[in-house]
Amino acid sequence: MTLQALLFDVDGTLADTERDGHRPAFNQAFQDAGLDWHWDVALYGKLLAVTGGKERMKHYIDQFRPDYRKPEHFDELVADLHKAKTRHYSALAARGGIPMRPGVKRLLIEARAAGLRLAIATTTTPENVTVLLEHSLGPGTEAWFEVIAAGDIVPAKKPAPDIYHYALEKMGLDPADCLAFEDSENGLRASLGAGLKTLVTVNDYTLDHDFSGAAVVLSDLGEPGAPNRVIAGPDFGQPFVDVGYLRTLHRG
Ligand code: XBP
Ligand code: MG
Repeated sequence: MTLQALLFDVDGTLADTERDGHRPAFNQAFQDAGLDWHWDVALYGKLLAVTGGKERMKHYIDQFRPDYRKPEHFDELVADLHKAKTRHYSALAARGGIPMRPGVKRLLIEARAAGLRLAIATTTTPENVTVLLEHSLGPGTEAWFEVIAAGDIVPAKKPAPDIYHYALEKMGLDPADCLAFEDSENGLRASLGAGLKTLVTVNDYTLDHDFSGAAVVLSDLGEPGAPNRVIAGPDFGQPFVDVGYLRTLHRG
């Protein structure tokens, strides 16, 4: 059991993408299509219970819009809206409008230098990941990740463990030799379901989630000049997460 690889969620973990990224992109797509659907910040928090943009739109209609009469080809409408939403999200990310969370870039650079293998396991659409990495992490950084497991590549999205199983299988790794990084309860259920020790960094939408089973819950990864906070789990007295911290956490 030696730490060999780090597997990262994207939305909420690498960057705060939901409130000011995905949410306005959905709203823009609804407006373009002449629909009276609008997701404010609070409603979007409730809708995040369902992962996947297409799944989230269907959940909204089923749970919050009993007045809406679904057209015959509702699945096609949802697929078209989702394509438009992806275009809006990509345009926003391409403007560099979605910064990485504290400590993310520093830790990734250090992990690469230490020879740790990197992967991504996310429910979001692959284009969203590519554009976010290119414009917020830096040009060419997509190549830092050996596997980018994303979106509909597996039929069952998080909280199902399938996307993590997929990434582990592609890399030929035993989950015992890896650490996962997540920000939400659905994400944590997925990583734990795949047998991965998981470090959680919370955000405004996930602060009150149930993170039982996490190896540690932190405010963020922290930076040398901007210490993080331990919310639950062991406190190694270290103000930010580095590779030494990860090795200790993984052994524990
Ligand atoms: C991410 C999601 C995604 C994004 C939207 O969850 O729930 O649905 O909100 O992505 P996680 P798409 O961080 O657990 O992977 O619209 O591209 O599906
Ligand atoms: Mg997430």
